Amino acid sequence: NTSERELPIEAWPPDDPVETLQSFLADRYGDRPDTVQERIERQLPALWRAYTEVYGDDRESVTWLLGAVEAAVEAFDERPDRLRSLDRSRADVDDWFQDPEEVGYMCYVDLFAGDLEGVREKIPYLKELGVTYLHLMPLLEPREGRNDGGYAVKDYRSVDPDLGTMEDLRELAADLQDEGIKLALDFVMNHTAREHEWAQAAMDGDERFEDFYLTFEDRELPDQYEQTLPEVFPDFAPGNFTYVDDLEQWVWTSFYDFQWDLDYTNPDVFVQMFREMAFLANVGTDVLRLDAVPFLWKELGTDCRNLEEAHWILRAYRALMRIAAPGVLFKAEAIVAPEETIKYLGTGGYEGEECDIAYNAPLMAHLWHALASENTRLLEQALEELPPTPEGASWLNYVRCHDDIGWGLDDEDVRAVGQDPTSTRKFCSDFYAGDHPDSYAEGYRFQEEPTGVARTSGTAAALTGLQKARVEGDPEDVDAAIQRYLLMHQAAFVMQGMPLLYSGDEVAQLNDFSYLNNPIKAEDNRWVHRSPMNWDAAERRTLEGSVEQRVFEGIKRLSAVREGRQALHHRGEEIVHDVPNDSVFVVERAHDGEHLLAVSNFSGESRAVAFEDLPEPWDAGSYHEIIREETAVYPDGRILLEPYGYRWLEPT
Ligand code: OTU
Repeated sequence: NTSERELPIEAWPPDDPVETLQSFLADRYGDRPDTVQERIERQLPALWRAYTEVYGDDRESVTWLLGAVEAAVEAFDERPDRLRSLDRSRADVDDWFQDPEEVGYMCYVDLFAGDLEGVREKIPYLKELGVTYLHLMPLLEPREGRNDGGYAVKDYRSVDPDLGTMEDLRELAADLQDEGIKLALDFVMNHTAREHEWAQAAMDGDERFEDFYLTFEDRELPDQYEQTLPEVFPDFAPGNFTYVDDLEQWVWTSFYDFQWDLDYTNPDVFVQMFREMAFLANVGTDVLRLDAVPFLWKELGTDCRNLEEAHWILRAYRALMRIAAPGVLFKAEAIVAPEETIKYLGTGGYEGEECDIAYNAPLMAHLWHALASENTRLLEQALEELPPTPEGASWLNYVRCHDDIGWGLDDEDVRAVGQDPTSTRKFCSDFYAGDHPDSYAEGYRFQEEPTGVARTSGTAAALTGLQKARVEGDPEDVDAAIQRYLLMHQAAFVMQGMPLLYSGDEVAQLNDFSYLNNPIKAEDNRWVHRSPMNWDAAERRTLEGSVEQRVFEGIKRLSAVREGRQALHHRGEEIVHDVPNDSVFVVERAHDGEHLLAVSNFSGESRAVAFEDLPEPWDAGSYHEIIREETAVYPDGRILLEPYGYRWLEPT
């Protein structure tokens, strides 16, 4: 417990605090035979800057900072040899996640394979699909009963006993590494479960731990905060505060009432959470998925999201992690407005100092909008407005994930294409809930607002109409729906970033209603698209002509064509070409002298793209169509696209 310690430097503040700390740390760690001192020296300026922006530079704060460095050194010391050599090998090429061959897959351990041992047995299946990156959804010990799909962690240092043990997880991480698959694990950093020992200690009257959470004696401050605070789950967790009898206080709970937000104004929390994070890093995860990062900092009169301090905290952690485990990457889970999302990748002079990867929720939401409206203008507008990704950072592009789809469109973008923001969002909400006359979708409304705007739940198959077409059985509808389904996936595979598949989507799993019979899940319809993997259906991926086979092969083909295709390297360019037709989306990727043109049709009718509307060198010549592996010639100067059709062209 650092709080009782004294700063071991007498005269504070000195003239040059970073210099003073550097020489203090050099005395302390300089004699070590390893590289830790070098790393500290390199990281200290960034760490100092970020940390003191949040916590200040008085004696007490700096004592905590030294505690954090100590924690990083301890984590370094505890880091297994295998991981240390991984760190070394990544030191020179730490941009593996930007390579075109990287393909991600995310799944729940229990739903996908029963337990950790089961996941190991499925490695060949993942490899068959070309997967090189595996995000295992929350698997640490959760609270009992309702636990928000594991996002209410009781103990950051043990695995959910239903899934296995910490040792199983270590072994799985090593096996995955041997197979060339990187592992990503969640680090739920905004809140703990109320059953976590810190929260329990707080309820037992331990003041140190009471200070770990944001507690209030009465409603005065909570009421003031609520004036400007949005709600995440208004339907089943209204408000942002929960009265806790055992504390006789209100506790800040942004999400469910059993998820207590941590108080990051307290440096003790900052240091302790670093210890938990580093522990997970040392288990062998390659990527830490930092959950709900926009919520880390709160300030009266704001929406308490995306505040500058949240960014500084992430930067401080980044520097500390580079001391302890430099091979480990940070992935930001920030599902917020497009211009806020990109900031988590380190912008505005902090390139390379924040997160390495972030969910590309803006792309995802706009793709779904384009599909429903059969119009790609808003998608193009949003892409044009989004600043380029900072060097060294990358998007994670996806069609579906475990969460609802929030219609996170930028109001100005929507107005720029002549539409009204609320009606556009309402259109998406209605369309995907099947409440629109032209809709083929069978999704559900999640957390509807009074305006009728709602977020959307449902599997990709349900939302693209593949579910409906299958059940109704008209082969033509099935064909169209498969096209639509693959159209969405090819977009995630061609855009700048790493594609991420949501488990079950590779065989077009349908909505699943078994959650309704489970009292701890029933109220939360996100479970409709979190179903147990249907391995019988997956078996049909080899059955010629089955829906599973067509979808699986379609997706597998996308990952196969990415391999070694330099034009798709993240560092390459992404240029959206403006063409007259509103249903067509044309994107050029280029890198290292290689070019690729992806042309896609978001409409249910045939469309054409004329070469005269495209810049050099795209003219009516002959191309290599790489998805179908055929030579494509366009004698009449137009690329004809069938409904929902797409072509990836390379100059021959
Ligand atoms: C995340 O999502 C997880 O992905 C969810 O599954 C969890 O329920 C939640 O955190 C709490 O741990 O609001 O609707 O900007 O959008 O953190 C999902 C970030 C969510 C939030 C995001 C959150």
